[in-house]
Amino acid sequence: MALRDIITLPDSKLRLISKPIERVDAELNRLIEDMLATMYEAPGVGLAAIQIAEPIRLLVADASPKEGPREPMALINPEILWSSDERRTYEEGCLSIPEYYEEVERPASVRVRYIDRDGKEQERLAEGLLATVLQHEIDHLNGVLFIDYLSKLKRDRVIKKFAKIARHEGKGIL
Ligand code: K1U
Ligand code: ZN
Repeated sequence: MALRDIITLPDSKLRLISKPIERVDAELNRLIEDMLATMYEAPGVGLAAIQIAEPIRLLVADASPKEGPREPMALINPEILWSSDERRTYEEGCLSIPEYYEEVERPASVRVRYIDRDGKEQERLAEGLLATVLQHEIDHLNGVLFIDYLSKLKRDRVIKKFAKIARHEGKGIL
C-alpha cells in the first residue's frame, strides 16, 4: 500500500473523461488500496482515480460518521441509474482544489450501479452525504469539478487563484 500524490488545479488532467475498466484483478485491487489510504490520509470522504492521475472509471468513498467504524467503498465503472427530484445543498470541498468550500445543490438521493472489487455487479441507493460524495466523484470521472456549478465569477476567481499559485510553484496552467 502506498500513498499517492493528489493532482490539483490547474492540472488539465482533471478535465479528462476517464476510460471504463475492463478487468478487475489484483493490480486494480492494489490501486484501490492505495486510493483508500490516500483518501484517509488527506483526509477526505471520497477520491476519484483521476485525482491521482489515473484516467480510469474508479472511485473510493467513505461517508461513515467520524465516531463510527470505517466503511470503505470502491466503485468501478459507476453509473447513476436514478436521481431524486428532491434536492439537497451541501458545502462541498475537493482534494484537488484545497481549502476551498462552497455550497452546491444536487439530487438528495441517487441509485448507482457499479462493479465491486470482486468483479460483481452491484446496485446501491445512496442518500445524505454519501449521495453527494458519489455524485461529486462520478463528476470527476467525466472531467467535471464542483466549481462548475458555481457562478462564472466565483469559478473564474478560484481558477485564477490556483493558476497564480501554480505559477509561483513553476507548474503549467489549465
Ligand atoms: O473528491 C474529492 O476531492 C474528495 C472530497 C469529496 C467531497 C467532500 C464533500 C462533499 C462532496 C465531496 C473531499 O473529501 S474534500 C474533504 C472533506 O470534505 C472532508 C475531510 C475530512 C473530513 C470530512 C470531510
Ligand atoms: Zn473532488
